[in-house]
Amino acid sequence: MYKLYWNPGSAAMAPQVILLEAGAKVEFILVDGDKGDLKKAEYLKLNPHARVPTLVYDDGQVMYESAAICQFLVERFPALKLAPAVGHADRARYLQWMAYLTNTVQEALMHWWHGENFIDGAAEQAKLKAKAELRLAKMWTFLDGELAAKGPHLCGDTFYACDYFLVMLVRWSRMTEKPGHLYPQLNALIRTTLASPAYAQMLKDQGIEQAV
Ligand SMILES: N[C@@H](CCC(=O)N[C@@H](CS)C(=O)NCC(=O)O)C(=O)O
Repeated sequence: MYKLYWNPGSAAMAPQVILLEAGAKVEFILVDGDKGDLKKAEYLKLNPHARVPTLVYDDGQVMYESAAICQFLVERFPALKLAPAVGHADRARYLQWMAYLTNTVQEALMHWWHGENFIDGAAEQAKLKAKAELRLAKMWTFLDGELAAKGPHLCGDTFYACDYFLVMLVRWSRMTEKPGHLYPQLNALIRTTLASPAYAQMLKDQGIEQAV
C-alpha cells in the first residue's frame, strides 16, 4: 500500500501517473498549500521541506523528491518498462535525462515561479524571472533538437519515465513567453503522453483541465 501526498499541477504529477499506470494500491492525499497543510506539524514530520510530493510505502517508510520517487516506483514496477534496466543501452541517457530535468529545467522553472525563494526584492525577482525565461527558451530549443535528432522520445524509440517528467515540466512553462508546448517535437511528445490512459486519469484526478 502506498500513499502519495500531492497537490494539483505539482511535482506529484509524474509519480502519480506511474502509480496509476502500475495499478498500485494507493491512497492519494491532497495537501492544500492554501490551507497551510504543507506547514502542519503532521506533514512536516513526513517532509521537513514542506513540499509535495511525498511517498509513504511499506508500512510507513517515507521518501520525497519527485525524480527519486519516479525512479523508485519504476524499479518497484519493472513490468511497466518505464526505465531501462542496469546494463541496458538506454540506461546512461535515461539517467542523464532524469538528472538534467530535475537539476536544471525544474530549477529554472522554480526561478520563474518562485523567485522569492531565491532572492529578496521585487526588482531582483523580476530580473531572475527574465533570466529564467531566457534559460528556459534555450532548454526547450535544446530538448526539441534532441527529440528531432534522436526521438521521438528522450531515449529514442522507447517511452520512459523521463518522458513523463519532461511533459510535466513543459506544462509548468505554459505561462512563460515561450512555453515548451510550442516547440514541435515537444508538442508531439505531449500528444503521445496525453494518449496514455494513466496520464489522462492523473489529470482527471488532479482536476486539471488544461493538460498543457
Ligand atoms: N525538488 C522537489 C521540489 C518539490 C516542490 O517544489 N514542490 C512544490 C510544488 S511543485 C511545492 O510543494 N511547493 C510548495 C511551496 O513552495 O510552498 C521535488 O522535485 O520533489
